Amino acid sequence: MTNSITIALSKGRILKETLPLLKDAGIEPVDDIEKSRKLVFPTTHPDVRLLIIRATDVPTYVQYGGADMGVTGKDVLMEHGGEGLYEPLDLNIARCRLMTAGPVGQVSPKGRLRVATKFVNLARQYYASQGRQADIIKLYGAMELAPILNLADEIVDIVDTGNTLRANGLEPRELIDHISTRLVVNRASMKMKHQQLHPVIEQMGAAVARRC
Ligand code: PRT
Ligand code: MG
Repeated sequence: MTNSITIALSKGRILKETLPLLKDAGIEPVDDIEKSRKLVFPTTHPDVRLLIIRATDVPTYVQYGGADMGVTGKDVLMEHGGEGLYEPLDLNIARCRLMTAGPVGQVSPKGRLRVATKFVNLARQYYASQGRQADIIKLYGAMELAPILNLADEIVDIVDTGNTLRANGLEPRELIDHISTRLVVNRASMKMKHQQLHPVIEQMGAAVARRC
Protein backbone atom coordinates (compact mmCIF):
# COMPACT_ATOMS: atom_id res chain seq x y z
CA MET A 1 0.00 0.00 0.00
CA THR A 2 3.03 2.35 0.08
CA ASN A 3 2.12 3.79 -3.31
CA SER A 4 -1.44 4.57 -2.33
CA ILE A 5 -2.52 7.71 -0.54
CA THR A 6 -5.36 8.29 1.90
CA ILE A 7 -7.05 11.69 2.13
CA ALA A 8 -9.23 12.53 5.16
CA LEU A 9 -12.13 14.85 4.35
CA SER A 10 -14.37 16.66 6.83
CA LYS A 11 -17.99 15.66 6.58
CA GLY A 12 -20.48 18.48 7.02
CA ARG A 13 -20.37 21.90 5.45
CA ILE A 14 -16.82 21.71 4.03
CA LEU A 15 -17.36 18.51 2.04
CA LYS A 16 -19.48 19.92 -0.79
CA GLU A 17 -16.93 22.61 -1.58
CA THR A 18 -13.96 20.22 -1.30
CA LEU A 19 -15.15 17.67 -3.87
CA PRO A 20 -14.89 20.00 -6.93
CA LEU A 21 -11.30 20.89 -5.95
CA LEU A 22 -10.39 17.20 -5.71
CA LYS A 23 -12.13 16.54 -9.02
CA ASP A 24 -9.87 19.13 -10.65
CA ALA A 25 -6.94 17.13 -9.26
CA GLY A 26 -8.31 14.00 -10.98
CA ILE A 27 -9.79 12.49 -7.81
CA GLU A 28 -13.50 11.60 -7.73
CA PRO A 29 -15.18 9.19 -5.31
CA VAL A 30 -16.72 6.26 -7.17
CA ASP A 31 -19.82 6.24 -4.92
CA ASP A 32 -22.08 9.13 -3.99
CA ILE A 33 -20.45 10.17 -0.70
CA GLU A 34 -23.44 12.14 0.49
CA LYS A 35 -25.84 9.21 0.09
CA SER A 36 -23.60 6.41 1.37
CA ARG A 37 -22.98 5.36 4.96
CA LYS A 38 -19.48 4.12 4.16
CA LEU A 39 -16.48 5.85 5.74
CA VAL A 40 -13.82 4.83 3.19
CA PHE A 41 -14.29 5.53 -0.51
CA PRO A 42 -12.25 4.35 -3.46
CA THR A 43 -11.82 6.98 -6.17
CA THR A 44 -11.38 7.20 -9.91
CA HIS A 45 -7.67 7.61 -9.15
CA PRO A 46 -6.33 4.06 -8.65
CA ASP A 47 -3.92 5.09 -5.86
CA VAL A 48 -6.18 7.42 -3.86
CA ARG A 49 -8.87 6.65 -1.29
CA LEU A 50 -10.94 9.07 0.78
CA LEU A 51 -11.96 8.93 4.46
CA ILE A 52 -15.06 10.87 5.48
CA ILE A 53 -14.75 11.82 9.16
CA ARG A 54 -15.58 14.61 11.58
CA ALA A 55 -13.75 17.86 10.94
CA THR A 56 -12.25 17.78 14.45
CA ASP A 57 -10.78 14.30 13.86
CA VAL A 58 -8.99 15.20 10.60
CA PRO A 59 -5.80 16.66 12.18
CA THR A 60 -5.53 13.64 14.47
CA TYR A 61 -5.80 11.11 11.62
CA VAL A 62 -3.23 13.01 9.56
CA GLN A 63 -0.88 13.58 12.52
CA TYR A 64 -0.69 9.85 13.29
CA GLY A 65 -0.49 8.79 9.64
CA GLY A 66 -3.96 7.20 9.46
CA ALA A 67 -4.32 9.54 6.50
CA ASP A 68 -1.52 11.10 4.44
CA MET A 69 -3.43 14.27 3.75
CA GLY A 70 -6.53 16.01 5.08
CA VAL A 71 -8.94 18.89 4.62
CA THR A 72 -10.25 20.85 7.61
CA GLY A 73 -10.91 24.33 9.00
CA LYS A 74 -8.15 26.58 10.31
CA ASP A 75 -10.18 26.86 13.55
CA VAL A 76 -9.91 23.09 14.02
CA LEU A 77 -6.18 23.14 13.19
CA MET A 78 -5.44 25.95 15.62
CA GLU A 79 -7.36 24.17 18.37
CA HIS A 80 -5.49 20.91 17.64
CA GLY A 81 -2.10 22.66 17.66
CA GLY A 82 -0.86 21.37 14.31
CA GLU A 83 1.89 18.99 15.55
CA GLY A 84 3.16 16.64 12.85
CA LEU A 85 1.38 18.54 10.10
CA TYR A 86 2.35 20.62 7.10
CA GLU A 87 -0.20 23.10 5.85
CA PRO A 88 0.72 23.64 2.19
CA LEU A 89 -2.52 25.15 0.89
CA ASP A 90 -5.34 27.51 1.82
CA LEU A 91 -8.36 26.15 -0.07
CA ASN A 92 -10.17 29.45 0.46
CA ILE A 93 -13.54 27.78 1.12
CA ALA A 94 -15.96 27.85 4.11
CA ARG A 95 -14.61 31.26 5.07
CA CYS A 96 -15.79 32.62 8.41
CA ARG A 97 -14.48 34.41 11.51
CA LEU A 98 -13.58 33.21 14.98
CA MET A 99 -15.01 35.77 17.40
CA THR A 100 -15.96 36.50 20.94
CA ALA A 101 -19.64 37.34 21.44
CA GLY A 102 -21.92 38.33 24.28
CA PRO A 103 -25.42 39.60 25.09
CA VAL A 104 -26.54 42.57 22.97
CA GLY A 105 -25.78 45.93 24.59
CA GLN A 106 -23.56 44.54 27.35
CA VAL A 107 -19.82 45.07 27.49
CA SER A 108 -17.38 42.37 28.47
CA PRO A 109 -17.01 42.53 32.32
CA LYS A 110 -13.70 43.98 33.54
CA GLY A 111 -12.56 41.28 35.98
CA ARG A 112 -12.39 37.53 35.63
CA LEU A 113 -14.47 36.30 32.67
CA ARG A 114 -16.44 33.09 32.23
CA VAL A 115 -16.18 31.95 28.61
CA ALA A 116 -18.09 29.06 27.04
CA THR A 117 -16.65 27.48 23.88
CA LYS A 118 -15.69 24.29 22.11
CA PHE A 119 -12.33 25.94 21.28
CA VAL A 120 -10.82 25.71 24.78
CA ASN A 121 -7.15 25.94 23.74
CA LEU A 122 -7.75 28.80 21.34
CA ALA A 123 -9.83 30.69 23.89
CA ARG A 124 -7.24 30.21 26.63
CA GLN A 125 -4.49 31.53 24.32
CA TYR A 126 -6.59 34.45 23.14
CA TYR A 127 -7.55 35.77 26.58
CA ALA A 128 -3.98 35.25 27.84
CA SER A 129 -2.68 37.26 24.86
CA GLN A 130 -5.06 40.06 25.88
CA GLY A 131 -3.84 39.86 29.48
CA ARG A 132 -7.32 38.87 30.64
CA GLN A 133 -8.22 36.26 33.24
CA ALA A 134 -10.74 33.78 31.89
CA ASP A 135 -12.34 30.59 33.16
CA ILE A 136 -13.02 28.48 30.08
CA ILE A 137 -16.11 26.25 30.08
CA LYS A 138 -16.01 23.46 27.48
CA LEU A 139 -19.19 22.88 25.48
CA TYR A 140 -19.69 20.66 22.43
CA GLY A 141 -22.37 22.75 20.71
CA ALA A 142 -25.06 25.42 21.11
CA MET A 143 -22.57 27.79 22.72
CA GLU A 144 -25.09 30.61 22.15
CA LEU A 145 -27.18 29.29 25.04
CA ALA A 146 -24.49 29.76 27.66
CA PRO A 147 -24.73 33.58 28.15
CA ILE A 148 -28.54 33.46 28.02
CA LEU A 149 -28.65 30.91 30.83
CA ASN A 150 -25.92 32.75 32.75
CA LEU A 151 -23.45 29.91 32.38
CA ALA A 152 -20.92 32.33 30.89
CA ASP A 153 -20.28 36.06 30.27
CA GLU A 154 -19.31 35.47 26.67
CA ILE A 155 -18.60 32.80 24.10
CA VAL A 156 -15.91 32.09 21.52
CA ASP A 157 -17.44 30.72 18.32
CA ILE A 158 -17.48 30.77 14.53
CA VAL A 159 -19.45 33.63 12.97
CA ASP A 160 -20.45 33.85 9.33
CA THR A 161 -23.54 36.01 8.69
CA GLY A 162 -24.08 36.72 12.42
CA ASN A 163 -27.68 35.42 12.15
CA THR A 164 -27.18 32.71 14.78
CA LEU A 165 -25.85 35.24 17.30
CA ARG A 166 -28.67 37.70 16.60
CA ALA A 167 -31.35 35.00 16.84
CA ASN A 168 -30.11 34.29 20.37
CA GLY A 169 -29.78 37.86 21.65
CA LEU A 170 -26.02 37.98 21.19
CA GLU A 171 -23.67 40.22 19.20
CA PRO A 172 -20.07 39.84 18.07
CA ARG A 173 -17.42 41.55 20.24
CA GLU A 174 -13.81 40.90 19.20
CA LEU A 175 -12.34 39.27 16.09
CA ILE A 176 -9.88 36.54 17.05
CA ASP A 177 -8.99 35.37 13.52
CA HIS A 178 -10.19 34.96 9.96
CA ILE A 179 -10.81 31.28 9.17
CA SER A 180 -10.78 29.23 5.96
CA THR A 181 -10.33 25.59 5.02
CA ARG A 182 -6.78 24.21 4.73
CA LEU A 183 -5.05 21.23 3.16
CA VAL A 184 -2.77 19.47 5.66
CA VAL A 185 -0.17 16.76 5.06
CA ASN A 186 1.50 14.28 7.41
CA ARG A 187 5.19 15.24 7.77
CA ALA A 188 6.53 11.71 7.19
CA SER A 189 4.22 11.17 4.19
CA MET A 190 5.43 14.42 2.67
CA LYS A 191 8.92 12.86 2.51
CA MET A 192 8.08 9.21 1.82
CA LYS A 193 5.25 9.78 -0.67
CA HIS A 194 6.35 13.06 -2.17
CA GLN A 195 5.97 11.71 -5.71
CA GLN A 196 2.28 10.88 -5.20
CA LEU A 197 1.37 13.85 -2.99
CA HIS A 198 3.12 16.63 -4.89
CA PRO A 199 0.90 16.51 -8.02
CA VAL A 200 -2.27 16.43 -5.91
CA ILE A 201 -1.17 19.52 -3.96
CA GLU A 202 -0.15 21.30 -7.19
CA GLN A 203 -3.41 20.53 -8.97
CA MET A 204 -5.58 21.51 -6.01
CA GLY A 205 -3.57 24.73 -5.73
CA ALA A 206 -4.23 25.47 -9.40
CA ALA A 207 -7.95 24.74 -8.93
CA VAL A 208 -8.09 27.18 -5.99
CA ALA A 209 -6.28 29.87 -8.02
CA ARG A 210 -8.73 29.47 -10.92
CA ARG A 211 -11.64 30.05 -8.54
CA CYS A 212 -10.24 33.25 -6.97
O1 PRT B 1 -21.17 20.16 13.55
P1 PRT B 1 -20.14 19.19 14.10
O2 PRT B 1 -19.92 19.35 15.58
O3 PRT B 1 -20.32 17.78 13.63
O4 PRT B 1 -18.74 19.56 13.46
P2 PRT B 1 -18.23 20.97 13.03
O5 PRT B 1 -19.05 22.08 13.56
O6 PRT B 1 -16.75 20.97 13.26
O7 PRT B 1 -18.43 20.85 11.45
P3 PRT B 1 -19.20 21.80 10.47
O8 PRT B 1 -19.40 20.99 9.26
O9 PRT B 1 -20.38 22.44 11.15
O10 PRT B 1 -18.13 22.97 10.22
C1 PRT B 1 -16.88 22.65 9.66
C2 PRT B 1 -16.06 23.92 9.47
O11 PRT B 1 -16.76 24.86 8.65
C3 PRT B 1 -15.70 24.71 10.71
O12 PRT B 1 -14.63 24.11 11.40
C4 PRT B 1 -15.32 26.07 10.10
O13 PRT B 1 -13.97 26.06 9.68
C5 PRT B 1 -16.22 26.15 8.85
N1 PRT B 1 -17.36 27.06 8.95
C6 PRT B 1 -17.65 28.06 8.05
C7 PRT B 1 -18.31 27.08 9.88
C8 PRT B 1 -19.20 28.13 9.55
N2 PRT B 1 -18.76 28.70 8.40
C9 PRT B 1 -20.35 28.38 10.39
N3 PRT B 1 -21.11 29.29 10.10
N4 PRT B 1 -18.52 26.33 10.99
C10 PRT B 1 -19.60 26.57 11.76
N5 PRT B 1 -20.51 27.56 11.51
C11 PRT B 1 -21.65 27.65 12.49
C12 PRT B 1 -21.25 28.37 13.79
O14 PRT B 1 -20.71 27.42 14.72
C13 PRT B 1 -22.57 28.94 14.27
O15 PRT B 1 -23.36 27.96 14.92
O16 PRT B 1 -22.72 28.39 11.96
C14 PRT B 1 -23.24 29.27 12.95
C15 PRT B 1 -22.89 30.70 12.61
O17 PRT B 1 -23.31 31.00 11.30
P4 PRT B 1 -24.02 32.42 11.01
O18 PRT B 1 -24.08 32.52 9.51
O19 PRT B 1 -25.36 32.36 11.64
O20 PRT B 1 -23.13 33.50 11.61
MG1 MG C 1 -21.18 22.33 13.23
